[in-house]
Amino acid sequence: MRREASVLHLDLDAFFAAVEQRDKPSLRGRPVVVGGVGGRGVVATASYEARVFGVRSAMSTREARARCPHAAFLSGRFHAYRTASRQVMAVLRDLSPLVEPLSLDEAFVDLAAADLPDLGVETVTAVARDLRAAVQEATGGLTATVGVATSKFMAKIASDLDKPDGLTVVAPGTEQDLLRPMPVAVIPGVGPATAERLRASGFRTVADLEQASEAEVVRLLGKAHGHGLHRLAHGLDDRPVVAEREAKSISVEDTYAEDVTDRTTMEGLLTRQAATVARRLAKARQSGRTVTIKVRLHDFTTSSRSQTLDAPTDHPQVIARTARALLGEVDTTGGVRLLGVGVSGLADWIQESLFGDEHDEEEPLTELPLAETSRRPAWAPGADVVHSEHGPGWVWGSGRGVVTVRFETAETGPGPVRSFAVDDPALVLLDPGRHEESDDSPADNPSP
Ligand code: TTP
Ligand code: MG
Ligand code: MG
Repeated sequence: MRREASVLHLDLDAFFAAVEQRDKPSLRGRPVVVGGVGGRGVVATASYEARVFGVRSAMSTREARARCPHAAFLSGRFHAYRTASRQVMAVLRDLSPLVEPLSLDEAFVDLAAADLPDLGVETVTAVARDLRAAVQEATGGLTATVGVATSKFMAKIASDLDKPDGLTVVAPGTEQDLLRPMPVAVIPGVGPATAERLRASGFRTVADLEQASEAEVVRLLGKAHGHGLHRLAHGLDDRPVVAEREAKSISVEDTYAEDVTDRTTMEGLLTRQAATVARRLAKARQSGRTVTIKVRLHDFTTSSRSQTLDAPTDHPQVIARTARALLGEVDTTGGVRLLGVGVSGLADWIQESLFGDEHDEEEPLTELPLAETSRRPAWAPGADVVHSEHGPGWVWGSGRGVVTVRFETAETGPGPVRSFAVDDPALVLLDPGRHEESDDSPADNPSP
């Protein structure tokens, strides 16, 4: 805990949905749900207008449709979210060299490393206000909620207090007043199972925990977890803001004696490589956000494809599934002589955990509903299109050989809707994938 409120936490509001509303003027002020639109789809996020109806992240899309049938259900445009995320992180780095991104829409900023005249409450409040405006400006209208406090723990709690589009500065010395009445679940590492165990022993609020002795909490939850939790209940948190370290990668590749031509075999090989990468990640106690495959064809042309997930993973199935989906982007009809799988954008995920090995509830792995995309329909609702005559628009819906498009962009007002035959050559689907060419090869040695 610092003497001054110099840790800032920023989180964008209804991030994916807000990007969609920005780019689709007819959806502004309306319920929007982004996620898997198929039968077993899951909600990634919902606009605040949809949350009024009880739609939440991780809810099945079926349930969301039942609760809010008039919402726009979109399958998501990862490239747009990634671009917006980069813009936001750039704004944060303008303010301070010490920025620690936690996910696409969230980061800590160390204001002590910024060039500020002082770190008094008035100054940091003004800085945070300007920062929110700068984020809005840089992203074309996305709003963020910000918390500023004397520690990461408190800053993160503070950034959740005034959502959406808000700001909370916790004055030094007032932390416990704020924390005490809150449920124990606000403490990082306290998931539903731990919360239930605590509740069963009579600990409902942070105040309840604060009054307990450390020994008591340790007896209940084990040494590492109990100790960390007891400290946090007293607002004690000295974790530094750590700038993102240089991207490293863990990868494997194999060259085959004979060209592999069978697609199922290729997928099997990638799956095996993914398992090896996952094992190495686990051993290094790391996880990464970007999965890359490398493919060398029979004629020695080499290409890489990569996808960045919303959260770091070291999960063999997630890596394998992503790798197999990426293979779908490469024309392998002539056969391949080399395949490789890598994971980069590594984070010491362990480090975020305060509780060492006894940490029993992992951060939920944000398995992007978007990643269901191998089954994603070509005319995914929400996808960008351009028509040679009507210009840019987005897929409003499709079926029975017809695709309906709304012609509008972030810069226009709400636009008109028109329908076309799915094979109309004048209508082109833009950026159909969530993946894009990667800049760097997954392999340790550069490709020719
Ligand atoms: P969050 O910051 O948790 O949520 P949010 O920005 O949509 O809404 P809030 O205003 O409450 O911050 O997550 C950021 C994005 O990550 C979210 O827009 C979509 C994605 N996401 C998933 O894909 N699956 C999930 O389960 C969650 C929680 C988020
Ligand atoms: Mg958010
Ligand atoms: Mg977030």
